[in-house]
Amino acid sequence: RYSPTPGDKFTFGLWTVGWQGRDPFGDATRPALDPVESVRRLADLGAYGVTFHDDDLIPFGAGDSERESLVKRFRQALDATGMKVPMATTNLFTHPVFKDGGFTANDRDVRRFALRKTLRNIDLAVELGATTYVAWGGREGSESGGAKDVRIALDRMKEAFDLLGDYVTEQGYDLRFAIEPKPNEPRGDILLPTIGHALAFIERLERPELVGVNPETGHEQMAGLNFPHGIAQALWAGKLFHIDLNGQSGIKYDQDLRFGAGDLRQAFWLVDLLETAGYQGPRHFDFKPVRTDGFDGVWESAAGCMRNYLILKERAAAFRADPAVRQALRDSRLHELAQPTAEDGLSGLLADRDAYEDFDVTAAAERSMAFERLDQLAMEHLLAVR
Ligand code: GLT
Ligand code: MN
Ligand code: MN
Ligand code: MN
Repeated sequence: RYSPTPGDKFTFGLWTVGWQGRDPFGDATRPALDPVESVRRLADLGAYGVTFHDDDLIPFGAGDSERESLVKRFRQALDATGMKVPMATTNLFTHPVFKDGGFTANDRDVRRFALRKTLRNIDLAVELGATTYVAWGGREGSESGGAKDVRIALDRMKEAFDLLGDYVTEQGYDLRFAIEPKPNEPRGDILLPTIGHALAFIERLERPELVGVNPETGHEQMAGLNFPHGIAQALWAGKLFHIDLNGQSGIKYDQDLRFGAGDLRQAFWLVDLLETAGYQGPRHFDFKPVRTDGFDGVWESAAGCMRNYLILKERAAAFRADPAVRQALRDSRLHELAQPTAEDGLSGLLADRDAYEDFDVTAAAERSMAFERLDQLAMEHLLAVR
């Protein structure tokens, strides 16, 4: 019970279990982890696959022969364990050259380097079987108003995604891009700060069909937003290409807690949404095992992410199956929300006296929505007392 299998499609970034605990105030508290070891341990825990930044696998600046042998070892570990690589991404934030961004750095030569670094890793991503390429623009932004002309920077951001789209199209790659929004940290203000900003940006691209979003739980919650609502809108737009699951407690620094920690109620509604909406993509965890712990805590928290997802999946299914919940949903008139408002068209609406002239406003205002009962039932299923 609650034991993950590859069929659950749980994936982890190499940088998650591999995080050494460096933060703005303290040095690493754990030694480096060999990606091959991460692949093996995660496979043992029941994961489906791993994801990586170019620099997680091949140290920045490594020569061609080192690169080749590192990729070979990694591929052997994948083959030996059956682990998949559904997604990859580029590190455009660690090296000081990216201090003012990658695709939107003011320095043109830095932007050209960022694009070449990305194109190079796209080739490797495709070789390893990835079909999604994430772009988190952590350094795309500013700390002060004059430092970035945001409208021009968005032109450069569009130029970058248009070029990337041209590249995968010319190469005939089966690869789509997923933009990962974040409001701040490490920059004071980051471009494309929320799901909504990213969705609006995508529609301005030359090949919008190639680009979707990779929202992260904590990033939306850092902006005070409701994560399940944002995910629902991404699904509605057909743009949920990938997802980063973790935990966050309110508006503060990016906590990257294991999935289920932080806002547990939003985690419940999120799993309910993903499972009932038929989301088919990987359930990808992007979290940081707390730096107070050794490797015991690393593997404990990786297992915990998957276990918590499966527990919440069971709790959400129990909620949906409960006859009392079905009645409460009817009492709250969710079925009525599902009906078109004017299937009789504009002329029917205008001719309908019940819609206006004879509408009993007072009676309608007095009808209870009965949401408290519905929410208490959800709470009791979440707490496993029903
Ligand atoms: C980085 C960031 C994450 C992104 C990763 C993709 S790297 O750790 O904090 O949210 O998903 O670049
Ligand atoms: Mn992330
Ligand atoms: Mn985060
Ligand atoms: Mn992060």
